[in-house]
Amino acid sequence: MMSDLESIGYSDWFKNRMDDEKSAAHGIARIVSVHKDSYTVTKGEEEIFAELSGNLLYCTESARDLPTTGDWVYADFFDDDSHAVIYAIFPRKTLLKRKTAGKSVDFQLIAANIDVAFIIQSLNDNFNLRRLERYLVMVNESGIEPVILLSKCDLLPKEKIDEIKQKVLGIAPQTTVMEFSNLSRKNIDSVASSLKSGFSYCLLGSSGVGKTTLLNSIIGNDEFETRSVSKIQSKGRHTTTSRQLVRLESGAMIIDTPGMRELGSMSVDNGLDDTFSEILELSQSCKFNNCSHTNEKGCAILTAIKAGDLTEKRYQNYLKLKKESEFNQMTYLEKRKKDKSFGKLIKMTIKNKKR
Ligand SMILES: Nc1nc2c(ncn2[C@@H]2O[C@H](COP(=O)(O)OP(=O)(O)OP(=O)(O)O)[C@@H](O)[C@H]2O)c(=O)[nH]1
Ligand SMILES: [Mg+2]
Ligand SMILES: [Zn+2]
Repeated sequence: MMSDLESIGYSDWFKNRMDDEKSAAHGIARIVSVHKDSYTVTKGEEEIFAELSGNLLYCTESARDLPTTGDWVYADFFDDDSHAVIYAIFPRKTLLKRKTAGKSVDFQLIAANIDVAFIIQSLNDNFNLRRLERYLVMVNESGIEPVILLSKCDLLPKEKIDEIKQKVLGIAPQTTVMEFSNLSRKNIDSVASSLKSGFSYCLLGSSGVGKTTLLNSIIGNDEFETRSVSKIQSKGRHTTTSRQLVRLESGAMIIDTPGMRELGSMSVDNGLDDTFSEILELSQSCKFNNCSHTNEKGCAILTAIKAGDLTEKRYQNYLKLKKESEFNQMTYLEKRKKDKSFGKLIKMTIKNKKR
C-alpha cells in the first residue's frame, strides 16, 4: 500500500535525504501553491494553509532558499490540520527556474521536484525552433526530462504538421515529439496515459498555446480558467497567474504555469551540452584544439554547416545562449552579494512588522 505522502511523490530519493532530527520534530508535506505571504501545502489529502517560521525567514539568504511549488518541506500542523508552519525545505531533486526580466542575473523559481516538463508550442503561430531550444536548455539544465507537445493541430493539414515535426526532431532527436488538439482531442488520451502515478509534471510554453486547456482536457472538465488568444493580447496579461500542483485521478501531479515572456538562460552547463550535443561532438573533431569555429581550416562545425548537416541558425543560437551563460557565470559573484542583501531585506521587513 502506498502511503499518503508516497501517493503525492514522496519517493526513495526524498526518503534517503530525510533529516532525522527535523523529521522527529516536524511532519512532512508538499507545497501545492505559493501566495504573496503564505503557502498551501498537503500531506496527500486536504490542502492546508501554511506560513513560514520566523527562523526559516531569518536564515534565508536568497530567493532560492524559500519554498516553491512542488517542494517537500518539514512543517508543524495545528488545529486539526487547519494551518501549518513551515520550518525547512528538503533537498530538491530538480529545480526549474528562469531569469527574471531585464539585465539582472536574478532568477525566479518556477517549480521544484518535477520529473517531466511538457514544452508546448502551438503549430499555428507560436512555433519557433530557436525558442524551443531555449526551453530545452532550461529543462535539460534542471535535469528534467523534456517532452515536446505541438498544440492546436486541428488548425493545420497533416503534411504541414509532419514537416514541422521533422524540423523539431532535427533539433531534438532523442525527445518525444507529439502534436495534439484540445478541440479534436487528437492525442489527448496518449498524453493523459503517459502520466504516471507518483510522478510530477509541468506545462511550459508561451501564453495562449493551450496549456490550461490541455490540463482541462486531461481532467475532463473546465476546472481551470482559459482565455481566447485575442483577449490575451488585448489585455496584455496572462490567463494563468499562479502555479498550482494539481493531483490527477491517475495519481500523477501536474503544474500549469503562466506563459513566460522572457526565458533568459541561466548560467548553464549541462543544459547547453545536452541540447546541442551534436555541436559539442563536432567540435571535438575540429583540426585544431583551440578552434574558434569562425574561419579555421579543418573546422568540423563550419564543414557541417556548409554540408547542410547543421543549420547556421541553430549554431548562432547555440553561440548566443553560450555567451549569455558565460555572462551570467561571470556576474555570479555579484549576484551572491545581491542575495545577501535580499536576506537582509527580509529580516528588516520582519523587524518592521514586529514593531
Ligand atoms: N484551435 C485550437 N485552439 C485551442 C486549442 N487549445 C486551446 N485553444 C485556445 O487557445 C486559447 C488559449 O488557451 P489557454 O489554455 O488559456 O492558453 P495557456 O497556454 O494556458 O495561456 P496562459 O495561461 O496565458 O499562459 C483559448 O482560446 C483556447 O480555446 C486547440 O487545441 N485548438
Ligand atoms: Mg493558462
Ligand atoms: Zn571548429
